[in-house]
Amino acid sequence: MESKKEFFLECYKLGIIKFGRFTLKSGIESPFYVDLRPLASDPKILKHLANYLLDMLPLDNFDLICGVPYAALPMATAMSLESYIPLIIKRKEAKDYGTKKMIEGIFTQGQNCLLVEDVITSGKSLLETIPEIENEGISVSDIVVVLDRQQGGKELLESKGYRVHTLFTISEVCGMLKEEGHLSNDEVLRISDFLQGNEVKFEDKKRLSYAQKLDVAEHSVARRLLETAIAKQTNLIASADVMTTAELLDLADKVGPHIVALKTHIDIITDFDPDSTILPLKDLAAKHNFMLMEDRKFADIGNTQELQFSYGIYKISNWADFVTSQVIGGYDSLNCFRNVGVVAILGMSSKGTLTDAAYQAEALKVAQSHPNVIGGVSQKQIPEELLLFTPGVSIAETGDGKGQQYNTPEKVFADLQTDFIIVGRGIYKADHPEAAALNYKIAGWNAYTASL
Ligand code: 5BU
Repeated sequence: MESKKEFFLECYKLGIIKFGRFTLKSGIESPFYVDLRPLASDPKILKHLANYLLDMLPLDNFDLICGVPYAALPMATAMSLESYIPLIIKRKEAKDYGTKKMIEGIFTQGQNCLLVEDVITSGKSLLETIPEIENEGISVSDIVVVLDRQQGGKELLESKGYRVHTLFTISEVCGMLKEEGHLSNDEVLRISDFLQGNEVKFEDKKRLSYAQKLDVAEHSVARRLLETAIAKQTNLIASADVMTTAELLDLADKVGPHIVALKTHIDIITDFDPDSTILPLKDLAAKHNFMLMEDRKFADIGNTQELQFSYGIYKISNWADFVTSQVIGGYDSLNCFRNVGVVAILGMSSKGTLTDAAYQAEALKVAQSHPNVIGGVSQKQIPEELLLFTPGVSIAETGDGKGQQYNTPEKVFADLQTDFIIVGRGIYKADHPEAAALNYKIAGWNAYTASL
């Protein structure tokens, strides 16, 4: 067999340890995260692991082997196959029908069982598991553990009279990873600090400023948005969900000085007319230097989207600077949005939205790879190369009784590191929309500077 270090590095490649900043179940922040389940997906590694574990043990002592569910089940099975020591299975919960047994398999009272565990932290869960085996008349003298997180578990179990054999400790693992250049000195120090029970300080990664984003932005629409935000000191997009041309133009003229863009749902305007709606709207956009964002949320195949975008009565491609689109039609469905920026809908703000984590992850991949996409709508942080647009913003932070969920500007800048806040009713339904827009402009800009 290869050396223990070589073996560990093979295991590490499967992604079993991650370094960074993780919040544990207890709420404590940890500088590393361990999950050994991937080991079972590589048969060669699992077999080697079984042999490494068996090599450390006084095998004559054991009549049975049992893994703590679930991560250690395949490990215990592999050890049984390699050693011919019979396997028993401990249930996680007793069956609620039939025998109500906790242990499955063939065993007799008085037999001694080797307990296998993947990771030991405080040892408390093992201390709960052991009596469930002992209650069946089986004794437990030894526990074998793949990775000791060195947080007191081994000592706790040894103080109760159990022998604990560990293949790797977290310090040993960090040492090997440092030698191989996978961990920096700082990270190793932070981990040893954490293991000594000190609360570790994570440097809060600073968000990028608009100027820094402008340095790297390639899309002309993203650049203009950032330039406008800097010039006008605003990150506010007013959502003009009004139903007549007169209201739309009146609102645009009033809030224009305070916004970076005006967001429209052009299909709710009842008296839409290209000449009397769009031409004056474009004039106001030029007068107050704001961009036009049509929140069309395209969601069809590329060909249909192309028709919806350029034809029909709205001819969105003639006037919108950027549009929103679902990415549900796939990468190619976004090809038709040439010359405009696309804001991809990754996650929605409404209660019960179907944009779950798996959908968002896939949608994000499309957004990140498509050259027409400048950013996304999401209620979560997204990679900083995309601009983040956040609707569902209100200073009052209450719902609307129709499923909308609101956050304050402070919250979306602090928690999501958003780039642009989108405010609808908070502005157009206010008694004085201009004053309300100014309020949101100031709140949004202060929240942005505070998050830098
Ligand atoms: P409100 O009045 O501030 O709730 O309006 C929010 C606007 O943003 C409205 O036009 C919605 O259609 C739009 N919106 C949203 O609220 N939530 C989302 O997830 C998306 C768009 Br995508």
